[in-house]
Amino acid sequence: MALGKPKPHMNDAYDIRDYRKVMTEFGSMADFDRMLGEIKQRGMKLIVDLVVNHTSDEHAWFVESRKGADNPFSDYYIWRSGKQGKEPNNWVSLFSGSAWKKDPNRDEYYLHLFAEKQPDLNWDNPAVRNEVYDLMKFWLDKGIDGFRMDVIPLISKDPIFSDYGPSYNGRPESVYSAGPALHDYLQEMHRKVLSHYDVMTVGEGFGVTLEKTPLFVDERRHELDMVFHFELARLDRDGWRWKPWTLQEFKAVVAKFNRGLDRHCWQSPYLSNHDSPRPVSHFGDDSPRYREKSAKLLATFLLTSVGTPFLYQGDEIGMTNCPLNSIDDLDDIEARNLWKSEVETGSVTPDEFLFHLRKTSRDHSRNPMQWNASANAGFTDAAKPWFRVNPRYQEINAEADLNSKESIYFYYSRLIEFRKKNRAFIYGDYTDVDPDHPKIFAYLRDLENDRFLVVMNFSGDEVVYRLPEGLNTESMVFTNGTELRENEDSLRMVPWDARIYRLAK
Ligand code: TEU
Repeated sequence: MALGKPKPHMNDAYDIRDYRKVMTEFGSMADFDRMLGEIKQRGMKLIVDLVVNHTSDEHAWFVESRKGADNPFSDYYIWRSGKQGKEPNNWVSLFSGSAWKKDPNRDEYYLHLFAEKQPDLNWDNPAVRNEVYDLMKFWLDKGIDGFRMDVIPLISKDPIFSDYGPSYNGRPESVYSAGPALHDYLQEMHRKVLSHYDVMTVGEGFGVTLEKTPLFVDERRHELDMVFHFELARLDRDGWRWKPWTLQEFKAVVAKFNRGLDRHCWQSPYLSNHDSPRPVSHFGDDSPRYREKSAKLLATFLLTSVGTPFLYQGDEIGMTNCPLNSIDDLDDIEARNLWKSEVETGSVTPDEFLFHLRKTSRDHSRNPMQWNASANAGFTDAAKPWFRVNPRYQEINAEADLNSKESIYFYYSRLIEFRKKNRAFIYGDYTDVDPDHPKIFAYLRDLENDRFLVVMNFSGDEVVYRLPEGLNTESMVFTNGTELRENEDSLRMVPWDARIYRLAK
């Protein structure tokens, strides 16, 4: 593979040129079909990312659309005239700068909520919606098992395009995810496409609060099965800036979602994805001393959470954030644009910028997968991979984990098996028994006659934890270490200890 990103592909494949083709760099449709067949043969399922809020500006629809206001594709995108020689409104792009770009040919502006090369589709045009439904069927008819829908709450736009109002909270996604026809379109998509297939859907809930979640996922509404909410993954963030977080805040988010969603709504817990830092660096401790133990603690949390947990590639072996020494270490367009708008304008020093990005950068989850200890971590036999390999690959790689029964990888696989056997973790009630403890996270999972207590020490300190009144932890059923007791009712929790007890009911 060539070094550097081919074009298009300026936003890691979220700029699509052709919805029915595999990009040459990644192989061919025959490769895809073979992969799908092999996945099925192993009793697995495949979910595909559906990116239909926007396309690439190199997509044939946009190439036609920008030719003029009088062709069949003119209204496939969102075009507006300027206002007194300026952009149609004050909306900003999520990747910095205005969300409008003037096209010299049409002498109009097109909307791009993300990069300039990602024009937003005009979902108010029924022809666009039908194109999307057709391409969904194209993939569903191949036998895929569902979609992760990229920024799906952003598809409907208020055609008036007024400026942000006085109540604007500085978070553009809160405005962009509130389009007037959003739920009509999702219901239409369900009626025309999804209801005809036995598949699952999970929307990227960008801008979706707890209060709005049931609108998307309440099963009686027939829209999506799940949405990813951002509150936990962005607990320690203010935009691109990092801010300190506490365990109490972390627990409060988990409790809030468990309280706020009823049995008609299904949850989708996750700790990371391709837009986040690595969980062990984010919420655990990635130092050689505690990396394994804290990664296993985070696994324990994820796999004992309500709903359908999502695990991002590399996290199953405890991959860590990558050191970040200069802007040249960053590839992500979001970060590079921020550098231009924040650092090159003098608003922020390079050191300050890098300090925050070390914690928040999306690139941490995009470094090549670490397969083994050989050159380029076994990711490619080319001289250089497309993006730098994390220097810790000799210590942290899939082969090393497969060679040790005590590895993070095998801990995950045992936990997954344990979860499948114990439905209380999937369906059971959730009760935080000690929401105020600054280091210990302890909760109950209850279903019919089963009751489990999960106790985790989210810190590098040893904690003697006195169990809340009335709890009896006779039998420990899972742990990332060994059980230590001070006396009858107190547990000696070493740093990053995680345990699951079965409780008498
Ligand atoms: O992400 C949109 C999103 O919610 C944010 O992660 C966004 O990328 C940004 O961090 C806001 O500050 C989705 C995809 O997951 C992401 O990889 C794409 O870059 C983006 O849409 C555009 O397609």
